[in-house]
Amino acid sequence: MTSIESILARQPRAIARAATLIENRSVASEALLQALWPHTGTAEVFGITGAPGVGKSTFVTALIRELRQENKTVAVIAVDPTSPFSGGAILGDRVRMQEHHGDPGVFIRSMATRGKLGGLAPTTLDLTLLLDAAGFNVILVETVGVGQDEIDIANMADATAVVLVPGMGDEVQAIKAGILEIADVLVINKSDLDGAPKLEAELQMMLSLAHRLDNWVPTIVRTIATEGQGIAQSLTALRSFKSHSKPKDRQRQRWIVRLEQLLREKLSNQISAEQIEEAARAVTSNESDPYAIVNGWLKQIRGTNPFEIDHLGIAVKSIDNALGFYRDALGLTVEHRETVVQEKVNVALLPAGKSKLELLEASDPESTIAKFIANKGEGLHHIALRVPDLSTSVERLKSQGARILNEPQLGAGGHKYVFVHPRSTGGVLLELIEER
Ligand SMILES: Nc1nc2c(ncn2[C@@H]2O[C@H](COP(=O)(O)OP(=O)(O)OP(=O)(O)O)[C@@H](O)[C@H]2O)c(=O)[nH]1
Ligand SMILES: [Mg+2]
Repeated sequence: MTSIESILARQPRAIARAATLIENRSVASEALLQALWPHTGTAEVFGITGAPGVGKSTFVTALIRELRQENKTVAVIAVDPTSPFSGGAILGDRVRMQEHHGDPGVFIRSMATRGKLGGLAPTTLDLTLLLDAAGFNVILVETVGVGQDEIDIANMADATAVVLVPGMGDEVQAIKAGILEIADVLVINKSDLDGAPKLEAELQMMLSLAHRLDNWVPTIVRTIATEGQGIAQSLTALRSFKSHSKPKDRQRQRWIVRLEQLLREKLSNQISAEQIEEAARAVTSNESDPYAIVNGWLKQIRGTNPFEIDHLGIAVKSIDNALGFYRDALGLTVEHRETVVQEKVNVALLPAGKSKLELLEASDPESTIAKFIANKGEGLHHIALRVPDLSTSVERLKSQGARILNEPQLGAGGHKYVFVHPRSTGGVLLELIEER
């Protein structure tokens, strides 16, 4: 079985390996996610967040049990847990852990720490795609606190519960600003402790004063996670929000955020930490301004675009005559001259920046260059474009109906090339070259 098949067959080890690739933001994870992409789109994704110790993991464990009774498969992503699931002791209730341990319908993943470039949300989203493709019906994402990462993650989820506990007092005030933005459901956990009614009253007050753009009034649910109380109601509340919100709108919003992140990530990966360090020093010491630096980076990144004009081929009657212009008058230098026997052509290469001019002269009256000149006169004969992967380009062009003139073959410089008929390219013979 390939790793893709093993993931689709929900094999825990294959999923764990893929999750590691994703967490490390390894290059391989991109191809993997691309292959899995067609299999995604069915899982329910719920976010569970709240301050440390409020009982999120206990709540999540209770939710798993509830969902297993519905015959749903469940995956959990614990983001930056202060008490990781994998430790085994965190629930203070080993029986429960064992209940889910070894259950093939449950997969639990603790995600490594913060400080990731671009935040935790992109990695979390990629993990949900993996688990979604693996066929888990419900994905629970446990995060700590209400920071930017949690807001981003909550925005990606179908619904998010913020877990609170009685006796937080002024803390409700403190988290108020962030909480409304992400809490679709407010869970008052540890309702067995004193102060649950007081907290609920405070939350009701808060909700009556604030107003959400989507007109949703967050549901308040009291729970005792350790005893499984209020769990079914919490799940119902999460699902009612999901059906209240317009899933397509939310998904589009999610992908606007994610596409921007991907772009940012790809762009910033092109610039090393050392380069940024050095640039910061140069700005601080007034040696350069930040705008010039960023523009320079953009130029550098554009330079790494895998497509590049390799050369322009110009058909001439006589290379020696043409050099009177290109070399002697214009000042270009001849890097290389040769006769390509198979094409019946003499060639002179004159570098110009990253590209070259290629002067082409017939070495035999039967040469295509001789015919070209006879038909059209001297002039631009072809444009040669370097592509990252010739066979892929050829496949794509063929499937689009472009006329390829030869199978990929080895040219004089040892590179592979094909020609594309001018009829397909807008009137110019196009040579595609793959760099060695
Ligand atoms: N009394 C009471 N204790 C609870 C309840 N739910 C969880 N606890 C306890 O609260 C403690 C913390 O629970 P966790 O589930 O680890 O909390 P958490 O929010 O996941 O904590 P972090 O992951 O460290 O942020 C544990 O000792 C739980 O047994 C509850 O409803 N009532
Ligand atoms: Mg926890």
